[in-house]
Amino acid sequence: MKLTSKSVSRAALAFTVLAATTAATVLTATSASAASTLGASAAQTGRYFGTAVAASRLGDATYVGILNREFNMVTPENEMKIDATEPSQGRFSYSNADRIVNHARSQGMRVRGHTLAWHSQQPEWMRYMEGSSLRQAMLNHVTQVASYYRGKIYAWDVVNEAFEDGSSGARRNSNLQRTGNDWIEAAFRAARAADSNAKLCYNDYNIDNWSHAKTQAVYRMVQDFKSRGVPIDCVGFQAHFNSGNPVPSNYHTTLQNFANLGVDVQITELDIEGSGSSQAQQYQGVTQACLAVSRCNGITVWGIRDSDSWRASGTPLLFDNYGNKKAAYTSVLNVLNSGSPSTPPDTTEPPTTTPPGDGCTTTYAEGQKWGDRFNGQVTVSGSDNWVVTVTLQSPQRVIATWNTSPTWDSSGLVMTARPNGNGNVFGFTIQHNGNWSWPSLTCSVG
Ligand code: 9MR
Repeated sequence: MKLTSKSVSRAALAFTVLAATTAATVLTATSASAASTLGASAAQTGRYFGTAVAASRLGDATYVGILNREFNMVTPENEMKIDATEPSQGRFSYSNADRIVNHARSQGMRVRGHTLAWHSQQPEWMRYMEGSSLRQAMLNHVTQVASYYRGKIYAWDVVNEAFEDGSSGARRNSNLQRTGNDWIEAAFRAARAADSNAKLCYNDYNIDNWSHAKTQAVYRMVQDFKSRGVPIDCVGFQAHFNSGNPVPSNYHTTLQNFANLGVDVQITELDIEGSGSSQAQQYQGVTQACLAVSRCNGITVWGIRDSDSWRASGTPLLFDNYGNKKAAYTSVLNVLNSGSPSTPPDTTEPPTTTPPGDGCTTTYAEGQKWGDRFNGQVTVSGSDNWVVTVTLQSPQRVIATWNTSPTWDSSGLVMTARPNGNGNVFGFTIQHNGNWSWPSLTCSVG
């Protein structure tokens, strides 16, 4: 079946999640030629390039100019933390986080949520809480915030910094830890129940060096979670480096070993103190390490200009105080451009029609394809009251839908679609995460 122009324009009109600008940006990035921005060059390899954003800087034209030009993923630097989103118990406040999310979405950028459960930046009311009332309050916080942002978050840092530094390999002693060792998995389960479509990450610092006890301890936790079916999808490596804590030579090994557990890995808060070629070389090493691991989805730097950094005196970022590109910027861009492009398969498969199901039939047609995602469109015939089950293959994720308002199973892989008043053609965007397989479909009459 060919797509009719009517169905295409209807789908385009009702395309609710990705702004048209994203498609344009990423489309140009799928050619194998060198791209001129961090986001476009990362997209050529099927990855994103992000930055932390402060709501207070969204009025700064230089800042916003660089943000919109270079990046395609955004992490609110402080605005989604517990003290910001639940300043008094049970009263939620999203205005600053929403400013960032809305800006990102208007530019076709995606959002990493940071962070749902953390020992630090707790509001006053939570700081002195202990025991079961704290456990309940933490779970309620996870549920409320993840539900509020459901459908808008690419990945959540569900739990942040829960392990001790140094050689103990122990959990960090905190009020959350004292509620019981299972607090982390409880937070992940609550997050999955609230937003089955976001990737759920554990995020930490000083877990970059494979031989460090803290790295090993986090690795064992993730291994244990995977073996017991705790819903964890990714590990975030903050990657705050300086001369006392340089980029380890075994970084690639660390990222690959975690990925081998069956989780994605992401570099979430990268900054490297220093200047000139030595800084540039270290940035190059981190970028190469990510590109060498197919499940390394992307890199986020912790701010735009040096002056925006939480440690500005260390000049740790890719742009100087005036917004000029530094040597480190060029080295990152060059590495991204040398990465093997993740080009979509260049064949277009013919649409397939499922055998008549329980009173209806679906025809699946492949839509547009980009380096990191593809569109699919389903035409239903035989009934106007259909229920179509769309089953993805792991580690795929649906990141946008149109002409249906789906529900999800807890794995995030099975989507149940029903008509939402826009006829019998609906569609979705699948972020493939390396798996280009088409979803399987079944149809029944609701
Ligand atoms: O960059 C953030 C800074 O503005 C805050 O004052 C600080 C407060 O804890 O948090 C900084 O971000 C941290 C992030 O949330 C978690 N990893 C370490 C980051 C740098 O301290």
